[in-house]
Amino acid sequence: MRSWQPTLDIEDFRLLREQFTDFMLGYKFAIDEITTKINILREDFNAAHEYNPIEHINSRLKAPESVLEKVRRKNYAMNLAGIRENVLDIAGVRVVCSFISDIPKIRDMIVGQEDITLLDERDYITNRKPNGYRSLHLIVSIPVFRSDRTDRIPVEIQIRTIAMDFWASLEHKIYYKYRGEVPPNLRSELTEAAEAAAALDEKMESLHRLVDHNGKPRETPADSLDLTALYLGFLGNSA
Ligand code: 0O2
Repeated sequence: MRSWQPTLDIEDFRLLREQFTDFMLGYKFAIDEITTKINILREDFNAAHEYNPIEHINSRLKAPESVLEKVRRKNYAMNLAGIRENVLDIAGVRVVCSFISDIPKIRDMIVGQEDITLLDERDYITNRKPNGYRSLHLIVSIPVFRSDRTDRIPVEIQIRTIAMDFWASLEHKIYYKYRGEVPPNLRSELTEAAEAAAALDEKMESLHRLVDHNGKPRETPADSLDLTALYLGFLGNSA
């Protein structure tokens, strides 16, 4: 018996691909928006506290074939509604910070924004995975204003320290190299490395606490703030 194959002519296939590309574009825009928000937080936090909690930001848009492969693997409906509802990690943003105490600060600054809705949160730091994986995962949604409509798009945000990120990147490479069948000796070495990374995070945190980075809180300037002296100062400098 022949396996079932959808029959599409080239023109139908091209249209389908165009529509899927347009659907994926919304997720790319959501990444752009979240990345801009986090960059603003980074710059503003630095201006307010003379300290930067964010080391770097990465993002990735899941490849179309990986999205469809996940839909098939998880048995979701193979249509746009099925993807929208179930595949919440098409847009991914990773925020890497120096210290564990930065993680809840960054989380609160993101989740506290009016246009962001928190859909789900997984704290793999308090409850690390059995293999040693640690990270805070948020699924948020954000409105994306297209030329003809507004869509609310989910974005997965992973927040972790440099040590957590270092471990996760290596573990990911090893996992893929062995296609998920990591030999037991390597698995236990990875668990040991995860312990070492967690100990390093704690040590760095306690050293960090010895240095006060927060200074005095920034005052929000009043609208009535008289700028005359500043103006005269500028005049004086340019004279
Ligand atoms: P990539 O290449 O980073 O996108 P699901 O996504 O539905 O299959 P679940 O349980 O909903 O799984 O998601 P989970 O486990 O909360 O988070 C999935 C993502 O977190 C992964 O995405 C990884 O980025 C990261 N992650 C989770 N567990 C591990 C782990 O044990 N090791 C490493 N290195 N990363 C992990 P992807 O899609 O697998 O990969």
